[in-house]
Amino acid sequence: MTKTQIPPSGEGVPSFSFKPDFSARQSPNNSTQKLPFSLVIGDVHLQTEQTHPINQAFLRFLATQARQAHTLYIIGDLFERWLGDDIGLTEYAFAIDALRALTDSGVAVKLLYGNRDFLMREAFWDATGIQPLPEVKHTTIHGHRVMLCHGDELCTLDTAYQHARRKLRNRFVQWLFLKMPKAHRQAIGARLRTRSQAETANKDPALMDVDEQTVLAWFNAWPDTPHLIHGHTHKPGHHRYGNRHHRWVVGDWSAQGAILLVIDETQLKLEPAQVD
Ligand SMILES: [Mn+2]
Repeated sequence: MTKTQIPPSGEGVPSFSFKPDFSARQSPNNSTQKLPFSLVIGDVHLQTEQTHPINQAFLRFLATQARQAHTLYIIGDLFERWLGDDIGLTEYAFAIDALRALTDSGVAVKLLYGNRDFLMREAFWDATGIQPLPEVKHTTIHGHRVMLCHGDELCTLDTAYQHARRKLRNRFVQWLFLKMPKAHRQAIGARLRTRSQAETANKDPALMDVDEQTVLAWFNAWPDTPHLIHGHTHKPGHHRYGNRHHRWVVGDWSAQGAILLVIDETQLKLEPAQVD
């Protein structure tokens, strides 16, 4: 069993090319305006039933707090399932429209895949105006060097899961899946979902959290990146590693919203989403 694992090759190479430009968003009379900030959220798990309370909370967030942000980072599992753009854009039309309205308003929205939603393709990016991120994204947000990922890649003690993940993330397997008729994809999606629920119920909880050795290996691989930000475990929190390194975990969404991460030039801070 491999206990430590560094991020996928190629995509984990640090790149610090993000240059925030706040000039366009400042009013001429901004003495009372608060600092530009960005938000990180994950694990919304939007439901296909439009009136679901999670959907309602998320739509309120998009129309209010998210509108004030410089950039909204969505770090995986925005959708409960995504079986292809042809299905997803219809199933989640209400959310697609709301996300489009947000990007049209001038907020940059960037998204990386989760373990439930990794089949979004060109039609999704076109419809929403969201910008895709690699599985592990190194960037600078308001002066802070961070690495963003969904978090399932850190749960390396769960070798069965990591094995399944490698298969599901294979581009050829995905290409074949997306070629199948809609009804086949929906049937396979339902089957995988039932199986994963049964497996999760019987799993040792320790397997479903991040492996601390893997976290340390990532910090060792990128010593100049003090902040690792992820979701997936549904255990929001701030963990410190020595004087330099921080692991920030955003929470999953409910009717009340979720714990999200607010970043401005002075700090990173976990706080409840504003959904009113
Ligand atoms: Mn997840």
